[in-house]
Amino acid sequence: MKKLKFAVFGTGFWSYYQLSGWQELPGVEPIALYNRTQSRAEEVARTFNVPHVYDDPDELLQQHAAELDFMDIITDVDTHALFTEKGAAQGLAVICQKPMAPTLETARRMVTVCKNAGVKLYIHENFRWQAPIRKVKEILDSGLLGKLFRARVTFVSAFPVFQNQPFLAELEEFILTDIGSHILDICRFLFGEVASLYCQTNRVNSQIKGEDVAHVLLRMQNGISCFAEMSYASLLEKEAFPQTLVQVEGEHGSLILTHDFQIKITTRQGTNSTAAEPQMYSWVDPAYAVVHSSIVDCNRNILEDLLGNAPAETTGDDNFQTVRLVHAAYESARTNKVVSLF
Ligand code: 89Y
Repeated sequence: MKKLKFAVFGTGFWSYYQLSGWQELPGVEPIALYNRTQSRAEEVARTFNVPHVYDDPDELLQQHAAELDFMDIITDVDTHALFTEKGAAQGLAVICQKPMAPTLETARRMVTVCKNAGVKLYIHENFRWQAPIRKVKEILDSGLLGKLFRARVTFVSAFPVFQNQPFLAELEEFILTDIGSHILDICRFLFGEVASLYCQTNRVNSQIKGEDVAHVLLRMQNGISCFAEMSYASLLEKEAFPQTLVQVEGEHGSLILTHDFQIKITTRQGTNSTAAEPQMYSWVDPAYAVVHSSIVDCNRNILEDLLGNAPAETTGDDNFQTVRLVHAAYESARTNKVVSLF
């Protein structure tokens, strides 16, 4: 079988897990790495047996664009558009980490540039691929809970994220872009598109630039009221990082996804429990297990689309709707007003 060849742009903290995720799948092969600091790229190249390393993105593309099938952008958000445009100009499909772009306008431009160039754009939005979130979706889709009316999606933690990802402390807009991108995407995945939202934010940790607490109340187009709550400032009895907890109520019952990957379903017949644990690949960091393991499923879904076998969920077009929510939340927090998404 011919393998799809790809180049990675950015070999920081996340690239180890992204490349490990690709290694779980047959049919793909990284052939070149770019990183600002070449020595770091060389280290990653040795770990993953990647033959070519560059500290100049244009040189990488000059040497390899003709043999590449796609690029995987794992840099900080500020350079996502730059590398997307370079890839699109070479006719390469682009995979890009979340958040897609620092501003809504830049995200729109990325989508347009790729469309105009006739190349595919995917955003590596992996939270919706977590095993417990897929299971919750399956239960909701089964109709067991009847018509849904209320939901709560929670990511509340005191995990020291800034140790592994120090640039997060420098972001003027932090939790809504970093975790809100995931949480609001989960809300869309589980409950459909949003009609309007209201948001409040707060900064508790004085060592960082952006907000580390955000509460977003969403009115979904189907009438569900969904409360998305996020915090990186909450010292709790049970540290849930990096799990997203979910509670959903419908006319026939409710479900709750708890810290230990248990989903408890309550109907008039009583309460049943089902487990949805992540697959523990050898390379996952146990502190990030459910997130790292979902990288494989997200990559697989994108690969199937690249091969023309099945549509990807997290395309640029789809993720643009999540980016809209993130920026609508900031607008709402700034103006203290409900923002309509129509
Ligand atoms: O950057 C974030 C992500 O995408 O998942 C968890 C994280 O690493 C820290 O918030």
